Amino acid sequence: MIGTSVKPELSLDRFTNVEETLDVRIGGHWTPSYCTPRFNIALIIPYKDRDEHLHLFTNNIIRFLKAQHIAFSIFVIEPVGKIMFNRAMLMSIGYLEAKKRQNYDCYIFHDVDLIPLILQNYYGCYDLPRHIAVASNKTNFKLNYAGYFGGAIGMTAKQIERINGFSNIMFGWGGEDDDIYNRLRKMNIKPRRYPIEISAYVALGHGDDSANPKSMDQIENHLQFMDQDGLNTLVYKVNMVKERRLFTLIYVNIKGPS
Ligand code: BGN
Repeated sequence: MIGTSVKPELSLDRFTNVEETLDVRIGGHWTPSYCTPRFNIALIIPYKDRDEHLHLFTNNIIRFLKAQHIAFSIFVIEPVGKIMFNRAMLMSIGYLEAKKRQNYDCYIFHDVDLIPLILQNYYGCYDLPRHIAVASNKTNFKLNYAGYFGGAIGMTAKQIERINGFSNIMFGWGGEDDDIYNRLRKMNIKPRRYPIEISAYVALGHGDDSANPKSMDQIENHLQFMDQDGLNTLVYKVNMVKERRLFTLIYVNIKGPS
């Protein structure tokens, strides 16, 4: 009978080909069966209230990573309750939770509303951290500014630990990516970028988030305290883990302004 076996999650697949994700293991894990992948990556998505984007994103990125023959696990990190978004903190949590499960070659932190356009934009890590999502339609396919490090970045565990992960104090939109860039520069690490022809994205539109009013101060003043704000001061609790068809959803309790 038509329709009776369709799962609700699948019925949303308007833009994507469901068959291409059928061999993804529950929880969002995939390894090519026909070769040894060069990289096994953890794709970490700091997330809140973007259902439609998440659906589009996972379906697209899975097709993309499979075409690159990269083994992957997808983790979505969502805070519980009414709390201001803290992208950097959720990224750190994603890193720790992913690493608990496996030692990945590469941790890629990715906005849920960015879809890569060019297959040559290889989702691996190298000897230097990488700014992966360099430009999008939102900026007319130009780099925002020289120190821009937002959207999607890729780092090894060693590179993340070197800068004590990411800040825990930056609640609200903006600045946390600049802080990561500054942390790296402080350690004399200069991230790499692929040329824009390769690292171009489509940004799915969304309403404005409330900006972080303190970001300027936080960026300017707290760099010297990098070793006192990051992985070594991160406090959170895993509230619930849901193994969804295309990703592992980790709900976390964190404290912060609502
Ligand atoms: C910058 C933001 C970045 C953001 C880009 C996107 C700040 C810090 C202000 C001192 N930086 O302005 O976080 O990724 O815009 O265009 O808000």
